[in-house]
Amino acid sequence: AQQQPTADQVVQGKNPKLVVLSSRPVVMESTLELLGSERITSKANLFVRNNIDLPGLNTTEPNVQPGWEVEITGLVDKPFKITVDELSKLPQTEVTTVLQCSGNGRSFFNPRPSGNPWTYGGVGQVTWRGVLLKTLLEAKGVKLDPKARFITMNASTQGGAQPYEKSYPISVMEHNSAMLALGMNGEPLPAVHGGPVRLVAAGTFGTANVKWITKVEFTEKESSGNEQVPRYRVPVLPGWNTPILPTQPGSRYNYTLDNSRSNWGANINSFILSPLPGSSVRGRLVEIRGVAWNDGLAPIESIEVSVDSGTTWRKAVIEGDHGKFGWYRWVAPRLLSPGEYEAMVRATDALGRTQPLNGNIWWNERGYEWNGVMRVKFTVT
Ligand code: MSS
Repeated sequence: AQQQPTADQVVQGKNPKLVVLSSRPVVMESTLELLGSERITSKANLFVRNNIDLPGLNTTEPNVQPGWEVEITGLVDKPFKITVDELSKLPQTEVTTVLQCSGNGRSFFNPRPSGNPWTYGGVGQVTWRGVLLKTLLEAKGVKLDPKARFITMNASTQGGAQPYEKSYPISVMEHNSAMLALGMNGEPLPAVHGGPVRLVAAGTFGTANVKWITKVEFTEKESSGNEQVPRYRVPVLPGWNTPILPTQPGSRYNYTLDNSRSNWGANINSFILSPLPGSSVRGRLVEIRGVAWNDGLAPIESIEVSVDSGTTWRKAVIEGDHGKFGWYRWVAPRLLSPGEYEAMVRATDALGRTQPLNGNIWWNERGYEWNGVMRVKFTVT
């Protein structure tokens, strides 16, 4: 069998414990253990998802290019270009967000959709620093045409890379602190995570957080490029308020811009980070710990934990949050005698949004947006 190279061999500076799902383009996931070991996910432990690699950027070192230009164009009164150096002199904002691939959890769908077999590690919590798009337009005295409904972004094609184009609704400027990020966790943005500059929209799935951004275009329509449709979408019924239209597991779906939606806001989710699956822990006091997050539009109000496979549930204690777009850390202390247990966790927010016990209810052909309740078997000795 062919041996996958380790994460540090694929991307300089990554923790070798990350799991390489593909080395070209680079796709690697973190682990529950690593996610539980730090409050803010370090650049060494953060997952990577490239659709298109840019040559020479497979490193966590910064990509120092003060002259790199981002073009702001489309439905604006005065299109302009701005360099990374100029951006760094404008007022900076910091926001802590959960960055998660919309394919995270894909391998739990049954039958398993094609695509990278993510388990739980396509997620992390990081602090970004950059210039809000709103601030940038204000600073430049640029006005939006009222016809503008989407932000359509393009990544660099340097070294002959294929284009990567994604759209967001323009509301991300108001609700998701959309920014051109130049920094991550107090350092310049690592090259592999989009340095020198990427788009970050708090509370959204990773897909449209375009790395190595060169163009932000205000448009009337959503991009019709391949990365927008059919990729990165889930079925919906137009005009009907189901978050995802359940489809027959295993069936095909003919994705159009109308009968599906892009992976916009992150759906509510929660993970158990301790005990780890299959581990043995000392009783009787066992602290079950983990994280929960959503799109940041409403606070998470309740995190319930079961240790008997869902027969009974009790509220966990929310220990702290990292702002509305970060994750909530929670702990559920339990007195457990020696034996076998199965822990489960389910978060609910103030809008009543919660997680399905059976995540497969939202089976979709491309395996996006899994948020089924997590189950962890462990032994108490
Ligand atoms: N950008 C670019 N330029 N390219 C690519 O490929 N991808 C996506 C984002 N951005 C891309 C971009 C995805 S899809 C994701 S997740 C993200 O990114 C990730 O990030 P990191 O930093 O971690 O790598 Mo799924 O939904």
